[in-house]
Amino acid sequence: MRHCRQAGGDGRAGGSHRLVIAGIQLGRRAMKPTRKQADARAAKGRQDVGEGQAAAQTLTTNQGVPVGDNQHSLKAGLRGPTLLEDFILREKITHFDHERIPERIVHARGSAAHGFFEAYKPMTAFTRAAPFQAAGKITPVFARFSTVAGERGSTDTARDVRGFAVKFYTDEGNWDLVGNNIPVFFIRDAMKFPDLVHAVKPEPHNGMPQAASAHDTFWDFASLMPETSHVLMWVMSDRGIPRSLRMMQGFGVHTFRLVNAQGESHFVKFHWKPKLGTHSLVWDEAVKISGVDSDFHRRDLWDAIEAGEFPEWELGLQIFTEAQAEGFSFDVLDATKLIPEELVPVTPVGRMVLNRNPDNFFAETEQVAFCAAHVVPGIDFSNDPLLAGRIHSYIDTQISRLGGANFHEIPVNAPLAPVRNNQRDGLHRHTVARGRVAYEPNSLGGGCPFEAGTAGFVSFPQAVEGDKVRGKPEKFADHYTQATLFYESQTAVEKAHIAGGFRFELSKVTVPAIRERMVSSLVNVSKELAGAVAAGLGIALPAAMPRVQPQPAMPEVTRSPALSLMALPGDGGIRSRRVAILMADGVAGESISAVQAALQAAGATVQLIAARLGPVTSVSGPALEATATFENTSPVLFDGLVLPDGEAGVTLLGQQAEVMDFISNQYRHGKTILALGASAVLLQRAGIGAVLPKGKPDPGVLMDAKVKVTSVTAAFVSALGKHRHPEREAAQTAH
Ligand code: HDD
Repeated sequence: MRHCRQAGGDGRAGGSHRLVIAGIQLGRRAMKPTRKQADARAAKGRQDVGEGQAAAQTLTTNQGVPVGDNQHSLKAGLRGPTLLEDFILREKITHFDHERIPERIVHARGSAAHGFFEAYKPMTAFTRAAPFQAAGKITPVFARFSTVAGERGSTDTARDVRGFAVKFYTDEGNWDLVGNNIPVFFIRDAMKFPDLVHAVKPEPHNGMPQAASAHDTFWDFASLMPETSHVLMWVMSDRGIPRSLRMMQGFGVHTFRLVNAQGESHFVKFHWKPKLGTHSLVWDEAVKISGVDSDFHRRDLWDAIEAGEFPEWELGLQIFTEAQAEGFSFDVLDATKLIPEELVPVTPVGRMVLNRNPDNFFAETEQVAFCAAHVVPGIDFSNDPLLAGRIHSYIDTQISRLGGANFHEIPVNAPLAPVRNNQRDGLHRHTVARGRVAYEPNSLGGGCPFEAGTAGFVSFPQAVEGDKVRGKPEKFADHYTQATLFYESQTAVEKAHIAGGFRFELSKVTVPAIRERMVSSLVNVSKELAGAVAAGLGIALPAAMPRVQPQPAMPEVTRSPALSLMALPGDGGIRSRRVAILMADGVAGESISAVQAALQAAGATVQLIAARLGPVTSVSGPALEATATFENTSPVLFDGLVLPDGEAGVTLLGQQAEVMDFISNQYRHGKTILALGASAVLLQRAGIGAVLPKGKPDPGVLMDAKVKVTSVTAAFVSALGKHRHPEREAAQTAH
């Protein structure tokens, strides 16, 4: 028997349930196992394949039969026909033929990680939900981030809403908070969801475009549904193209209920705020990244976690009473409306840290089944009509996507809390239910399992009245007030980007009437915005689209600084930021190494880039090794750029078109650039100065002609921590 070499496995079964919390490894094994869990584990022990298994391993069929030859099919003679009796070949091919499952109808493209939620303080006054019962309480989580429209292999940096779904494995069962990175939705009633999705997906006759809303059917729908106005502001803003999944907010979107042990209820909205701050790409960059690394966000999340740069978000709650809600100018059951933080502040209640990449993409990221219906005691629904449809849709979709009603037994979906009920059988059942009792009430099973009574999930007994109708409440008919609130709360550069987003998308629309209708709707949001979009489309500003509700209620807030991306700048650090240092034979290695060491000490990732891989001759200091080439990487993959000292090297760099392209892209995208010594000439050649057109210094262009490398590097680190320099763009727009 041959022995397999191990690649660092830890001998576990059911790897998806290994929980690493702040360096401490918890595990299901450490907890008292139920019989069901013991069964599941025994089964896993037999079925898991991969690193860390017992040392002796031979290749087998799925029936456990050792395979003698995995290279050749069984033939009648070396040059003869292949035999039908080759069950080993047929089993292998048959399994392969069935390796794909249907992708998610929306949110097909996603990336995920394991981690934990830690409560800051007990929230028992408001909720009996297990994760919020004590300060320091740890609840394991699995979070998946996604784009909405694109298919499973589509690009990460498409302009789109991002899904932000978190599965909390609580002591009282799984709670799925299935949200987005945008706090409002396109529609208010689940009845319209299939229409919305059909409109945004590739057009059915030709299957184009992939992962893009910039086409006729989407804007036809959007322009005929003015309730989309608010979310469109968000999606056309830079929120639709995040720099990283680690640098975006998350929102539960709907109004939910918190219910405490006394059965008292409050309304709540959920907010995730990233510790790294909210940062985005710019459109030109996003488009180019799609070409050079369509896995940009997936890779960024994976690499950060592998490097120990665990992404972290703070969970905050907007808690309010029904009486308060009744006084608001908008309806809290309308998912196209948010509650300004200035009206109801966000109370921080805990933090989520993602600290472990999945062991297997398919088993975990692909098979994870989030369901808006999954709530636990202490969390309940509101009457939001969009939420009601979701409560149905998710379980329904998992049944076809994951092949049956037993998807809850897939390890990533299985709760940590014990599961005991009389549900039986079905496709792909793993649990071996013992005994003859599968009904309730029973005496043969000692009456087990018992109902939990008020200790279990009890729906909040909200009084219901009214006629059975199809319709909407009056306040739902205001489509524009909050779209205007969002637009007016942005900085000048953010506003210009929103106009750019609309301009780009609508310029791809081929039917002029759709463009015009959309711009006429924008007039109701902001004349300034509609004017900028109309000018870009080469059309006259149309009259405003008639409003369903000509005189909406006066809003409580007309500017909300919290809605600007600039509101959450992060801590100004550069941990996990990517910096490119360009090189050619004849550069000054000493200063490059000094800058590289300082950046790495501050937590950045540095790539040394040259025309080819391998050693680069240096005129001073240590030998340098290029880790990437101008051909295999791209300026858009970096947050900052360092140009080297050393005249000979700089001369060579200046002769390469890719280098000048690198510099101008970095500048155009608002990135931080450091030119060491002689390389200032490269900036001059690219037409880049250290001052903005109006005479103010450009905070993102640093040169060290006379300054010490250490101090200019410190200035570079601090400028890089600002992510981007919108002042440069503002100055460019002004000219
Ligand atoms: Fe949905 C997936 C978020 C409205 C029906 N949705 C899905 C995912 C996220 C959201 C993050 C991916 C989960 C994952 O990573 O696997 N969806 C939302 C938000 C909504 C919303 C924040 C509005 C507030 N969704 C919504 C409606 C319906 C659906 C109104 C249907 C009535 N959503 C689905 C679905 C999906 C889904 C078809 C596709 C794949 C899946 O569920 O597992 O059931």
